[in-house]
Amino acid sequence: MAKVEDAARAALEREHVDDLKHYYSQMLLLRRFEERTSEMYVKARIGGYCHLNLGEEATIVGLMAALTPDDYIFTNYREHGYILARGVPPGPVMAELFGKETGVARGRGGSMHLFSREHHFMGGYAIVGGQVPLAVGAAYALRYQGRPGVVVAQMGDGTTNIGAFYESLNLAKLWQCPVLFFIVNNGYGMGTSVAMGSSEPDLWKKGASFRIHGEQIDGTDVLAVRDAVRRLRARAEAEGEPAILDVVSFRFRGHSVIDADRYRDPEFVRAGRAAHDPVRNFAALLLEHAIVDEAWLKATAERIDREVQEAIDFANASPDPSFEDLYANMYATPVPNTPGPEDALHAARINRGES
Ligand SMILES: Cc1ncc(C[n+]2csc(CCOP(=O)(O)OP(=O)(O)O)c2C)c(N)n1
Repeated sequence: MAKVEDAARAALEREHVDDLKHYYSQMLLLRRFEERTSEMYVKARIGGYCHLNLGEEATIVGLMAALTPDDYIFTNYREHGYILARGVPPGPVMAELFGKETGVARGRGGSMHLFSREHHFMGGYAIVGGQVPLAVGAAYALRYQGRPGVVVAQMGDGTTNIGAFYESLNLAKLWQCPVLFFIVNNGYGMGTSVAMGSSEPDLWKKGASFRIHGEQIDGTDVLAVRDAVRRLRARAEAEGEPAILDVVSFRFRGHSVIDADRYRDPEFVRAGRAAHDPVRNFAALLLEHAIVDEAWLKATAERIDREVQEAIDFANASPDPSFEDLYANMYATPVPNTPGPEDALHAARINRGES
């Protein structure tokens, strides 16, 4: 694995200042969005499960910086940051977390099912590994139709122990699908470490018996992630060569907002946060190379805090989905014996205490 600082320093010489500032701003947006999301969850503004991207900001921003508008992405349930970095504004994302009609999935999906067809953001899947075969299918469709672009199958380290992952690797290589298996290796699948859950802890090697190329990269280095994805996506698009990218980062908190993280030694977590904070480390690098100054960092933080607050205000002020609409969009065609608008109206009457 390349050393973060050496790689970043060498790369900085060739970078555009505006790009660097943009990456930093995006990473800070993800950080502040997730911190406020955690706060909103504790205040019960957000229901259901809620998984945060804290510590994974460079992984996400680096990936998205390398993709083109033609590309598609399928993710797991830990996806707030991905849809933001793909360019969907924070307001409709926060509104979706709040379950509001103005959300990206009209409040029906919630935290684990964010979606934007316009941005080629295909969700948000709660079943571990569920997104992986779908991503390969989409990549096959791109190839079959002769369209440009690649598909990213984002997943966690634990997902590489699921059967569907291996079936997907096999078909991806066999059918020359332009797909990138993007493993966010934050060291844990819930409370199970990589070493405890995987007989092959070097996750990038898991494509070997399918003849799929794999690499490991430092996921706390935004430029290293971007460059690796650019290289592998170009190859996938031009040659139909799938690849595995094992992107190592540090999970700042428990598995989800309600996980007390008791299985990790507090000292390990403290030291990991101190050493592997991608946002703070990138700020230090930009300061050190006089690319930004303290005043710019302060103004950026204030702008982003305002932006996230506006997203919260928008979500708060947005309407709930209506009862009448409760069963809309469940099936594409009529299905016998499923609930319909009449049942929704009945539920609404009960809710109002009318019968
Ligand atoms: C098929 C299936 N099995 C179990 C679960 C419960 N579950 C939810 S998240 C998770 C851990 C997945 O870990 P990883 O793939 O490393 O992703 P991360 O949460 O770290 O992003 C498990 C076992 C599930 N949602 N689906």
